[in-house]
Amino acid sequence: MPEPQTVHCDMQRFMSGFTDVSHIGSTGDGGVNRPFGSEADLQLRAWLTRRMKDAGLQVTVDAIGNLWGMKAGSDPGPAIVLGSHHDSVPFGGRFDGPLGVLAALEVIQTLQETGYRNRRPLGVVSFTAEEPNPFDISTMGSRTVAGRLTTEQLLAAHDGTGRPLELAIAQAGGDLRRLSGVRKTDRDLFAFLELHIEQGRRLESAGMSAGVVTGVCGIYRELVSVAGEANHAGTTRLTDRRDALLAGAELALGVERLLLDRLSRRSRAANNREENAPAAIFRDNPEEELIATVGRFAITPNAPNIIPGQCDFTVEIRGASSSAIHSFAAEFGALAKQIGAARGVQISRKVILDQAPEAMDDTVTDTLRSAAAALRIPCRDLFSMAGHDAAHIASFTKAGMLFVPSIDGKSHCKEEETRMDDISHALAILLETTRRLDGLDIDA
Ligand code: HGY
Ligand code: MN
Ligand code: MN
Repeated sequence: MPEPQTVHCDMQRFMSGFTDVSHIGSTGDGGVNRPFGSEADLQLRAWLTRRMKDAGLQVTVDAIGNLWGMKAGSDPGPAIVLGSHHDSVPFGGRFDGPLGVLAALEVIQTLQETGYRNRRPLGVVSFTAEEPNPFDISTMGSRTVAGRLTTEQLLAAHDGTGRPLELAIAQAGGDLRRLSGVRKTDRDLFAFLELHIEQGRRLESAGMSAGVVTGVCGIYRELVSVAGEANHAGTTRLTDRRDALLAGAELALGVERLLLDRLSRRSRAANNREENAPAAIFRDNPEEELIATVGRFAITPNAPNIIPGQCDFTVEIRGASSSAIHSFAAEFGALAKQIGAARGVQISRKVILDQAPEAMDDTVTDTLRSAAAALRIPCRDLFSMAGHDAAHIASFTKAGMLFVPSIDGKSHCKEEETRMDDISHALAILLETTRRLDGLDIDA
């Protein structure tokens, strides 16, 4: 393996950019609120465009609104692209997404300034709408690049106020009627690298600055609608009620019960040595194999003196295997039937996402590990139970991810934080990995 070059990214420049970006959509309490389609999303797009241009990159916005900044290489072939997303969850943190975009910019700018002559084209990307958003389509930009979303699906999407997705994409500089040019293959992208916060506690507990991601979990989401009967809160006897909220609440608690049952079955089986040892990547914590959440919950009409007639909520299931996810969804379905019958309510379910787990590419993960080792930065392998754009890019080309520790494991909240020292180490690994991938001759 080549010796790493002693090239350091400009951490002052990085931090000043990060501070600027954190102000866009700031909630004033340490967090940001920058969902896709918001004014802050548009402001940050403008900021990134300026920054990419200042770095000498050729900037384009594709038809789904992904922002690309490219630098030609001495060879015209497929590019190495680094990046992530710049939108946030509602009232989220400053690091989830922008860290990877700003790191990409810093690495490419540093390589340029130190006179590095890239063989392959190099680029930065900020993907559109990675997080769940009012249009109920997450990882929208990377899924479209991977050919996993159709024009029909996208044109049919509206938010809760009836605003068409097409309009929000047009405001971001895209055009849903011209999506054919968005799709990329391994002839366009040689490799994709994403730096991201871990969003858990494993790196912090291990005292490590960096983690190499082995794979990204599958994610399944469904919308559940419970139709009961609205009625007077004072005069309707308990036996006459068809309370949609109580059925929904019972189902939400049922999700937790199913998970706890699963964990206790699993630990009994492990104690009895009836089960094979779990795969190495999941050994830290059995919950990393499967987890489920009711994260959105609404009742109608939502008034103190009316028995709720309608309850709508989401169930999200994540796991390391699609079969485990689907079998949990089936258990939930059986519970919904049982509770629906017992409470006299109609329960309907609609799947809005069913995404398989995705492994990261061996060449990229090996290169990340060897770059870290050459720089003497301790790192470990991790499986991700958070979803990422890299999972979709991995479906058609070499993709890899590097994680940095999240203080106290906090994410999707204003307390989200990562030490600048860890980021500085990660930038060094990313830069060295980019250099090594650029030098690789293989097309395998
Ligand atoms: O939902 C996720 O795991 C990611 O943060 N978008
Ligand atoms: Mn996120
Ligand atoms: Mn993210």
